[in-house]
Amino acid sequence: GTDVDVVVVGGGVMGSATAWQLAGRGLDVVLLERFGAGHVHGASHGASRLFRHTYTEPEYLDLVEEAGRLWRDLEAATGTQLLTITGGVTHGPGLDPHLPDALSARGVPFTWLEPDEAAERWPGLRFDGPVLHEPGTAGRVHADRAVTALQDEAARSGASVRHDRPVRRLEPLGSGDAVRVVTDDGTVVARRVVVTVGAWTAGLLAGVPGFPTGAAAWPLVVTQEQPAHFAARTGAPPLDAWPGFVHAVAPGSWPSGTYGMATPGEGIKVGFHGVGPVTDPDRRTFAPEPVQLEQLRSYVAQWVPGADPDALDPISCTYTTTPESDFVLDRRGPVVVGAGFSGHGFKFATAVGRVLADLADPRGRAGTAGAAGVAAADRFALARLLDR
Ligand code: PYC
Repeated sequence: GTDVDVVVVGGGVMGSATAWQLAGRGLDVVLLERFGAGHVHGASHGASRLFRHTYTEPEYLDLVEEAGRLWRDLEAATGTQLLTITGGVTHGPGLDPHLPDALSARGVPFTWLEPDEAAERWPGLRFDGPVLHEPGTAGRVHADRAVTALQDEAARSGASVRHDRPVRRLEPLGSGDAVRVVTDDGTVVARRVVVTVGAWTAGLLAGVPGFPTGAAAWPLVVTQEQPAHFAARTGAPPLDAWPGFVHAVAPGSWPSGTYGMATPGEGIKVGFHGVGPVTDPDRRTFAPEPVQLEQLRSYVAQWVPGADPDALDPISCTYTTTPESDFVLDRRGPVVVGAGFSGHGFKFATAVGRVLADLADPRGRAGTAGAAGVAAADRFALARLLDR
C-alpha cells in the first residue's frame, strides 16, 4: 500500500505551487524541502521577480495568462499582495521583432515610445532605441511572499509541508505505480512523485528508471548568477514609479540581456540574464565573480542613472538552463519532473503548479504535458531534452 497520493520533492516556488494545486484538489500530499524555510540555496529567494507577457511563443503566453489569474486567486485566498503591476519596458537591438504581433494577437495592451520620451517618463533609466511598454499587465511577483503563500495554502488544504528534509533517493516500486521516497528520517511511499529540485535535478534522478544514469546525460547547465540590489540615488523617482525593465542586447553579444526592477525594501535589482559561471549546487561559494560584478556596476553607471553604481548589495542564485531555455514539464512512469526553468520561470509558477498537478494526479489520465492541457506542449517534453 501507499502512504500518500503524491510526494513533492523540492519546496521552491515550483514545488510549492504544485503542492498547493494538488492539496486543493483533495489529494493527500507531502512536500519535502531539504533546507529551512526562506533559504537562499536555490532560485526562489529574494523579494521580487519580473512579471511580463513579452513572449512570442503561444505556450508561454498561455502559461503567463493562466499564471496571472492564479496569482490573483492566491492573493484572494491569502489576503496577501503577490503581484504588483508597475508596467514593464523592453528595449534594445535584441528586442524580438515578432513581439508586437504576438502581443496584439492576444490582446495584451502595449505602446511604443521613443527613447527620449521613455527617459522623460522614467528618469531612472536610459533607453536603447524604441521602447515597448506593457503598461497594465507587467510588474513584479513578490517572490518570497509567494513561496510562503503557496505553502500556507497547501497546508491549509491539508498538505504536510516539511522543511529540513533532504530526499536521498527515489525508488520506483516493481509495480510501476508507486515510489518509495527515502529521507534521513525514514521513507514515504507515494503513488506519484513530483521532482522540482532545480539545480539538483540530474543528481536526484540519476538511476531512477526512465531517466539518465549520469548528470552528463542531462543537457542542464547550472550556473551561479549574481544580480545585485543598488541603492536609488537621491532625487531618483520613488521606487513604486519604476517599471520592470528588460534591455535586450544584440543576439550573440555579451551579455545577452539585462533586466531589473525596483524592489521596495531592497533597492533596485539589476542583473545580467544567464551569464554566470557554471557551478555545483553543493559546492557553491556564493561569492560574486569580480569581473562580472564590475561589468554590472558599469552597466548601471551607463544605463540606470537613478541607481548608485557604488552602493550595491550582491545577490547569488542558481539558474538551471536547457539548450533552448524551454522548461521541462513531463512525466515518466510515476515520476513527474518540473525543471530547466532557465532563469525565466518564476512568473509562471502558479500555472506550472497546475500543469505538474495534472501530470501527477493519480486519478487523472494526463500522462504527458500535452494531455495536461499545455498548448503544443511538445515544447515541454522531457524527450526534447533527453532524447536529442
Ligand atoms: O524572465 O523576466 C524574466 C527575467 C528577469 C530576470 C531573469 N529573468
